Amino acid sequence: MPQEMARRGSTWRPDSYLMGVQALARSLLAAQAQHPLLVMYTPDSLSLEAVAALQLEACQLLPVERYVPAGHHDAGQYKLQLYGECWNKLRIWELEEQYERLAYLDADMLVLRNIDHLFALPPGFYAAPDCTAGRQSQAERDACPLFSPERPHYFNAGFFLVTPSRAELARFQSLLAAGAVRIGGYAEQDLLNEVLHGSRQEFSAPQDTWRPLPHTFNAQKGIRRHHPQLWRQHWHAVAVVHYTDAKPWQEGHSDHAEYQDLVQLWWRVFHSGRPALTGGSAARGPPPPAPSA
Ligand SMILES: [Mn+2]
Repeated sequence: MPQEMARRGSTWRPDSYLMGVQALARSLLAAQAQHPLLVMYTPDSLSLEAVAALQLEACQLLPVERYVPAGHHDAGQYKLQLYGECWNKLRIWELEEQYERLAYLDADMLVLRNIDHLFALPPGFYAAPDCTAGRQSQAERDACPLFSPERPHYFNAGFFLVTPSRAELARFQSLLAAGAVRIGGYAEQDLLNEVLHGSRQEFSAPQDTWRPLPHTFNAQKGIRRHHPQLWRQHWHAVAVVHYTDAKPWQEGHSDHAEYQDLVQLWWRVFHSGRPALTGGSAARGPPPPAPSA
């Protein structure tokens, strides 16, 4: 039943990604990131205790209003109900006065290597190919974008580099309102892929087409299951690991069995980082302390 499929897995609830953000902040500190982590959240998604906990991390907090996509969407067709929450990330495009460029990271990620150099890339929207090998249809599995590095046809929106632009957001909104964009199981990720793909001139001029980064900037853990050889080949170079599907902090989840080492890595990072007492000082602070025992 499609409806049941859509409801499979996690139901979103407040604070459910708090530990993810804490681990991400600590991983950035350990990677000596020179740019602060800005945590964008809707006030209904974090309790006051969670906000207080994040104020102890080296990050800045930015409450935003919920983003409601224009047009008619059947949220029941999202692969997971919580993908409906992901529309809120479009608020990033509103930050044009404050930021020339932002790197968006999902809260279920760890930064293993410094990625500051990405900010020096030529202008453009950058993302890494999505691994669709675990998708339901055979066609999607056969056409996994990981194997067309020159021109992958679909990116994962868990990580991207963007220049905020209110005009661009207004354009997204009007395309949604007009029903011009096909939104499938992946909410805002489908929108961004369709609009920035470059194959339809009414959506994007060639210079606005998304530019591929190596998948090592968004190493979805499922890649290891579906393409073990590729994972082995590139693991040493992985800059950002993405804990898609089961989250490491969901203790006892049956999916962890296969990813024990990656889950343990996540816990090591989570426990190793001590909250900075001043907060928000990742950019100028001293090097991170050695992990405590
Ligand atoms: Mn994610």
